[in-house]
Amino acid sequence: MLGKFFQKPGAELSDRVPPGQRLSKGFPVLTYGDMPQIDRDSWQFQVWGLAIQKTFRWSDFMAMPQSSFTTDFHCVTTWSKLDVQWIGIKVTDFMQYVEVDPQAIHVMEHCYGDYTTNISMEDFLREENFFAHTLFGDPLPPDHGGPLRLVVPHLYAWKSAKWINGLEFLNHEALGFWERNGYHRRGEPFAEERYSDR
Ligand SMILES: Nc1nc2c(c(=O)[nH]1)N[C@H]1C(S)=C(S)[C@@H](COP(=O)(O)O)O[C@H]1N2
Ligand SMILES: [Mo]
Repeated sequence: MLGKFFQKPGAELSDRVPPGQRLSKGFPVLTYGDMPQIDRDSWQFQVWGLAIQKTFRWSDFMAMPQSSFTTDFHCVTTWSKLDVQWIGIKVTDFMQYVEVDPQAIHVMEHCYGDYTTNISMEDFLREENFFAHTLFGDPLPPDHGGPLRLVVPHLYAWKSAKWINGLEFLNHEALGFWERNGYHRRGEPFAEERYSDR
């Protein structure tokens, strides 16, 4: 199994593949619990907490600037997939439509299906983060988080919330689902921040 689908990276990729990771040929699906099914017409996305409360519809996201991305994806269960191609909306572009209180220093990502994951404002606002609706040229499949997911390339993939439907802005750090269950609060793969030390 390991030999067929997961490869040890060659030395030439050592700067791209974090320690302890294997390259995956396919794109595995990793979901805790059931997969929520949401159609684009009823889909909604909210911001609240230390931000002016606002609800976005699918058409609002489609009217925002659209960009293409090629990113590497690192799951804490030790598989990585390189050069994933996406289309979506940069977080920094999206944030032009949100009014955040300057006291907000953390964000809770909320999802259809009730998954949560936390991220600091600094990690969230990085230029390379985006909301994805297209994967390798096709609409993002439901099992990979369609209609819309967040992608945070510089952290382990559990921070890349599938079926994302809200952002809660906070003046303190709160823990999301995996972070409450032993995983690291930040999850930087090159530092192997896999598990919480407390
Ligand atoms: N809503 C939600 N988002 C989620 C998860 C989940 O269970 N629910 N799993 C996370 C984990 S652990 C990983 S590795 C990636 C997997 O994304 P994929 O299924 O598209 O490979 O999604 C992340 N986002
Ligand atoms: Mo994961």
